[in-house]
Amino acid sequence: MTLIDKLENNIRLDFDDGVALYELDLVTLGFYANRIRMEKFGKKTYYNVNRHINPTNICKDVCQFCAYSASRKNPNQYTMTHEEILEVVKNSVENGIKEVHIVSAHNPNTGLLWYLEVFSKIKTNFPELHIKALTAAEIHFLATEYQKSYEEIIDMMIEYGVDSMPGGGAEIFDESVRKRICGGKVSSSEWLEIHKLWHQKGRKSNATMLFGHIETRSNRVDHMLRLRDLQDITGGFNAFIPLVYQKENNFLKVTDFPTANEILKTFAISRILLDNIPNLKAYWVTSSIKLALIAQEFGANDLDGTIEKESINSAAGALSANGMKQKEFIELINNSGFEPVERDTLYNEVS
Ligand code: V47
Repeated sequence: MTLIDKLENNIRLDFDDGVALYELDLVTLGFYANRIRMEKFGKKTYYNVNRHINPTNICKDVCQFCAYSASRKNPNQYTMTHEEILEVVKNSVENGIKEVHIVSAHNPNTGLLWYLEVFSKIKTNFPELHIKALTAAEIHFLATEYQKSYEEIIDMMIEYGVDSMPGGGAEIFDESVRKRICGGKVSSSEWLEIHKLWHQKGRKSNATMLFGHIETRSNRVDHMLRLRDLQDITGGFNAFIPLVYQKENNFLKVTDFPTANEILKTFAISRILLDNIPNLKAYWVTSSIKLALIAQEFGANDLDGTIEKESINSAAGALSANGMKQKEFIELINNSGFEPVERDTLYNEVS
């Protein structure tokens, strides 16, 4: 059976098929990815009204691609107090956010409870607000630093009020690439194990993939298929988020950057290969809003959120520091021929 026959008949693709997809032209890939998108979501494109907070940039790890953590390239260290975090949340709730996304660097100076108690304080003051917080990389850091098991940290997250987990820290699962770009951080199998444990508690999470640096196309396909395998077991991933590498102010020397064609192919292939993860998020922060709007025709059904303040990718060159206004989101999605639909973190539609 040819690859096209498999695509025509919605047959699950394997690793070799996934790599072969990249050899198809963009229009063909777009046709099949868009067909799946239209079957699942029609013209709906989701966005959410949220706030990102990054409470500290002091980090024990040294990821080569990261321009956010305090280092030789960014000497401006900071750690927010809980009061400062609560003040930000209060203002954002007044602006109508439904979700707060809290992700930090791996700061060994704060103590474990600094990471956790802020969640119960937020929940006490804003019980309706969804808290999406702590990547698998942070959970690994906290477990290692404070001699806890992953399950103990996860149980504490639930006790203190975390609702769902973001998908950060996955980078690229291939061990040799991982060693070069973020050696020493959570390993691929640990990242997957942490999400599995989280899902086994009946909770949802997202999964990212950082691409466009030193990885190969095969590495991307391998990454997607490791996620698909876990999703077959747990069903706990809500969304897959391909993150386009931003090159400024970091230590990773990259000479070839992906073209728009390669980025759109990667979105389309994600939609085709990940037949069991419902949502494909074109995170406008790393793809640029223009390409994210085009990605709607290549399988993406979600553009992420208004964010209000973005620190991680803007430190590496993305034009996202001040987020996006809801009105602008609605206009842009409408003008590109899709139907903007506000969602909450768990993809319930907000009327
Ligand atoms: O894990 C760091 C990435 C991630 C760079 O789950 C970079 O809903 C590109 O995970 N170029 C954090 N990317 C962001 C993230 C996320 C964002 C929005 C929504 C969700 C979600 C998750 O940012 C990190 C890392 O992979 N990152 N540096 C860079 N130079």
